[in-house]
Amino acid sequence: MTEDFQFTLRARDGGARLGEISTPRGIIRTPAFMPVGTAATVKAMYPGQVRELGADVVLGNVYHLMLRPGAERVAQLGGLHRFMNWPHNILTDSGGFQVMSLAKLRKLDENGVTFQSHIDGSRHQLTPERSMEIQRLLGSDIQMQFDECVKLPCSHEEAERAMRLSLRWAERSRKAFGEQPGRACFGIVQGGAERDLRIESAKTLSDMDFGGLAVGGLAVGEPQDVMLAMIETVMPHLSEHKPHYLMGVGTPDDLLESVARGIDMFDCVMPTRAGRHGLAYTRWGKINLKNAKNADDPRPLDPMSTCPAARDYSRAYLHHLMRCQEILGMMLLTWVNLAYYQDLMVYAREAIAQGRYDDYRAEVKENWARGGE
Ligand code: PRF
Repeated sequence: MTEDFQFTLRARDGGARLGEISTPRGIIRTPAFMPVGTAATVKAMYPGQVRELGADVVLGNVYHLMLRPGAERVAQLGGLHRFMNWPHNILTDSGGFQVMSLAKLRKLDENGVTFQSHIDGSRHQLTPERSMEIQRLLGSDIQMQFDECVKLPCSHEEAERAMRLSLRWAERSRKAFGEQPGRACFGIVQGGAERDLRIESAKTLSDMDFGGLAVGGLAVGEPQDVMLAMIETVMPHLSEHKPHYLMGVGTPDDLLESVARGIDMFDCVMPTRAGRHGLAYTRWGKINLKNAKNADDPRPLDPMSTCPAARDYSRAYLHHLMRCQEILGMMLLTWVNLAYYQDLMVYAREAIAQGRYDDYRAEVKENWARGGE
């Protein structure tokens, strides 16, 4: 542990990287998957359980926390770490992306976004300066620049407008972040599915004083091969001495393919949200526990899993809990899925250290393809 924010590359295997981000709160082992804790909770999980699964960092959201309970209130109560009883690292997203997907009556201009809350219709404004102020009030260890993400497909013109606006907001965000020892501000590459725009965005942000670089604007409607092509396009232009974070991604397959191309960090609601909807991720692929075929199945999800929820409860019982909408069903399946995602990263890190990442990726995919549950 250090007083500074630091990123150390430990090993490379092809494009894949093994590293460590060090902050006063602890070490983040990369490649890392960050469970999403939107409303100051990783839904249906105790913080201690999240930690036990091996998560070194969770994600919080400016948008949700500014609406409820309010950033000033969290600051008064000692900051987000204490508020949610998670003493380890927290990364916060800057809010623009959530405004665009959740808020009502949005209006975007050079200064920022005004919008109405999806909860009670109250009016709010977010600017790069206010987003960074909120992230500072929350006490976030990794603070994201304020950006604009456009949905795909979109025109070159529209992608260019949003990318240039995001670059201007990157300058303002970095300035508003100022100097916060032990914490970092990350820039976010935009540019839609346009190679020239992606390269320009990546180069410009790499030359600015950011602690890390994120790739945004992906997994927003485009096929996986387009997403991977964009990652390949930007990677040569991202400083290799900084962590690379792919925002809001993705499926287990997306993670394996992106790690192979040099991504170090991920966040996604998929494991937690899928768990609450009765879907389990296992080494054989996805299993829908709501499906009637599980009703008489005495087998656990995976007797070899590291997760007690996957070993100690029958599929029939999980099916029953989900059918009755019992809270425990959501808790157990969220636990199973987060364990699966964390283990995917644990084994990826081991494989990179041993120079066998390609074999590891192939093995995991073979198991999915074979299926067989
Ligand atoms: N920008 C921000 N947050 C995000 C995204 C983005 O482009 C995405 C896109 N996948 C998810 N979350 N700030």
